[in-house]
Amino acid sequence: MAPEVDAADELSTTTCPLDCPDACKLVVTVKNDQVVKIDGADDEAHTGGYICGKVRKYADHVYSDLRLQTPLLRSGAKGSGQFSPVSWDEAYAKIVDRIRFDRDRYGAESILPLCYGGSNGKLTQDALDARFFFRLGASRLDRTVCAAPSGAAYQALYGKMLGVSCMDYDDSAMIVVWGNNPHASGVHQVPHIQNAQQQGSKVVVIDPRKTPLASRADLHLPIYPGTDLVVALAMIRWLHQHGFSDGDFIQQHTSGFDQLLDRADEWTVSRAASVARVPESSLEQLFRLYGESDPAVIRCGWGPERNRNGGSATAAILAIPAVANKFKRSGGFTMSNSGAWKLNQASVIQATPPPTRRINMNLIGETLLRANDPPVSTLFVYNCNPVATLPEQNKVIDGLQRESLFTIVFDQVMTDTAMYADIILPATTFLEHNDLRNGYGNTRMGQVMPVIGKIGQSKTNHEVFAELIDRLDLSEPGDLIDVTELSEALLGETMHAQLSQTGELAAAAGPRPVQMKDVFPATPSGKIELFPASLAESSKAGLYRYIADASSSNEYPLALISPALRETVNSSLGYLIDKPAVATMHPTDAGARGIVDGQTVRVFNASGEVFVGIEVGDSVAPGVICLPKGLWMRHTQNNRTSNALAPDTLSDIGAGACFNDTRVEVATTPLNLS
Ligand SMILES: Nc1nc2c(c(=O)[nH]1)N[C@H]1C(S)=C(S)[C@@H](COP(=O)(O)OP(=O)(O)OC[C@H]3O[C@@H](n4cnc5c(=O)[nH]c(N)nc54)[C@H](O)[C@@H]3O)O[C@H]1N2
Ligand SMILES: Nc1nc2c(c(=O)[nH]1)N[C@H]1C(S)=C(S)[C@@H](COP(=O)(O)OP(=O)(O)OC[C@H]3O[C@@H](n4cnc5c(=O)[nH]c(N)nc54)[C@H](O)[C@@H]3O)O[C@H]1N2
Ligand code: SF4
Ligand SMILES: [Mo]
Repeated sequence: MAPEVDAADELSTTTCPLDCPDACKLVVTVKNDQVVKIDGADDEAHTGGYICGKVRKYADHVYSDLRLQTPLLRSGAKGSGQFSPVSWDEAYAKIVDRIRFDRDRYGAESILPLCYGGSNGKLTQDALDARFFFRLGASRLDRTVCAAPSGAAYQALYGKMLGVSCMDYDDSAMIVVWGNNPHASGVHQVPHIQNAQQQGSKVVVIDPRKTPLASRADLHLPIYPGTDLVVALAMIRWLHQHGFSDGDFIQQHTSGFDQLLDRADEWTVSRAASVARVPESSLEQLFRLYGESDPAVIRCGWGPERNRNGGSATAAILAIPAVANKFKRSGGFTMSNSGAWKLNQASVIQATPPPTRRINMNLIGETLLRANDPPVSTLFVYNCNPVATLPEQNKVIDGLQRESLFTIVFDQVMTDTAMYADIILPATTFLEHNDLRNGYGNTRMGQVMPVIGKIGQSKTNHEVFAELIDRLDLSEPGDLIDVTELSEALLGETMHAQLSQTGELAAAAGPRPVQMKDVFPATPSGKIELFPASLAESSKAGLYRYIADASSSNEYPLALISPALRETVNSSLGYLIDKPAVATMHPTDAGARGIVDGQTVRVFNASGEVFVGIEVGDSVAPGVICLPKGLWMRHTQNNRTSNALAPDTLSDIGAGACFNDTRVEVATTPLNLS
């Protein structure tokens, strides 16, 4: 039980660096170096003084039984979970020996860092870690598991022009929530959407699931996963044909409109409705409402990107406000505000990226299993839990079990990945170290401060990579190590001074940028590029060309989606959920298979199988099954999650993950325990 709060307790301010759009300002109550309470800071405009339930309970993670307290060395078979404590000195010595050995035997490309967002900011990711791996000449990781298709689309069309602030939703006449579930993934948008709706704004949700917002929306389009592209193209075609495109705006501020229109031309309402499996009348209702509403904002989430059409789909969605000119007031679109800052990350890294091979993180399982030249011989996992979060989970696990592989896992808790490690290093949480974090859903940057001492013998990413740089003789004169100096190098003198005084910064564009008025496309032409050459060249099937689902009528007819869970951030904190996982399917699909609510089923395809309880209900569209991301092995009966079913195919643009492009069958076969 957490100690009670009393007047003598110390209050500290910090920033939440979890992979979430909001970067909330936190007030942490500490008693005798123990976290008593975590809450939002009242004086923060974007977050309005409240935070999500996950972080209010974050102390459960800090003090969890699963928390790693010392370095551990494998003492049993790979994956057996048997480890013995070792000192940091022994752990460093083992790692350094192995890296030297691999470098001599195969070359440094046989060493691969495997990292993603963790709970990291600018000083603990792409900082001394990058300095270490760059100078070593290790293989480079393509971080494609999230936002690769949408990031490429966004960059090409707008060059990261800032998104509309959710505070401006309040004034919108219409809000389209497109493949995004703010109740789980960005809670601070919810009151603004609800407030707007109460004042008469129309809310439309485009999502195969009946999300909390969809249940109360004016219109819900439960489209079939991966069909956003055809809906967006039909919308563009319809808006143009019905006089809702703004010729003057298009002429003055965009390029490539005719080519876009040409690709949209085949998507009549009836054709799009048939592919997306929604009524024509619903599509027309959406299109007309959008055309007639002013201001109208599109909140595009990450649902549309995680499939074979993901890049073109996001590009087409982002093109809509330009076609109908929903800019210059509080309309437009929200995607990401991570481009709000011009930061000098290179001066933190202080090393040049080596010209070594690049490995797509969606293909880790395949890469570890393949006899490539050189083989990946040392895998350094940090800020990431690949067994729980990458596609083709069975391949990832098989790859990690390869005897000739040496795996280092640097994490806060004993994750499903750490179970397969050769050596485990204990990491601090953000309540124990310094960092700097900017939101990707707002224009705030905040200092992350240690509010308690380090738990056990845990160390920061910063400390570990600084030590490894030193032990492998990779230090260079002039290296910045001190966090304050690094922060100054990153931000520049003025911003750094301001941050040191107030603990936070606001981006130059301010908290509520109005698109095409305060912020403009940062593309090479300065215009909104509706048919950018970079996407046209790189897209697999041709930009805005729909790649149909050839397999939907075959062996695996159901589309499995795995959206964010409210209780976790990706797999972080997942182990704190003590209930078994439940998958959801529509009564029509359940009935056709003789499946009843509450039963255990086998969800399977050629990649794997998951034995899980089933909930039968209409919160998912027919033909769709939902098993959330972020679950741990313990949550299903056979220790596999939706990632065991997710393919390692890549999106049309950006080589991104295709989690929501998973096709499965469901049967009532019981788990055979023999
Ligand atoms: N609580 C919590 N918050 C999080 C995270 C978390 O794991 N938990 N993760 C963080 C991260 S890393 C990210 S990237 C964001 C993601 O945040 P979101 O954008 O909300 O992403 P998802 O939850 O993956 O999916 C959003 C919605 O898309 C729907 N969807 C699935 N497939 C499709 C499709 O093909 N088309 C359409 N239109 N919709 C589809 C899903 O049903 C879901 O309701 O959230 C961040 N915030
Ligand atoms: N099925 C399915 N899978 C998905 C998705 C999906 O939609 N469906 N979405 C994907 C998305 S959007 C994303 S972003 C990825 C994210 O995938 P991951 O990057 O694997 O994210 P997490 O599961 O949060 O794992 C981060 C790990 O870093 C550790 N960590 C946190 N802070 C630190 C630190 O300071 N130092 C060190 N050393 N470790 C730290 C945490 O304890 C945690 O175990 O997952 C993807 N996986
Ligand atoms: S996870 Fe997101 S909503 Fe929760 S405290 Fe952190 S930044 Fe705020
Ligand atoms: Mo993500």
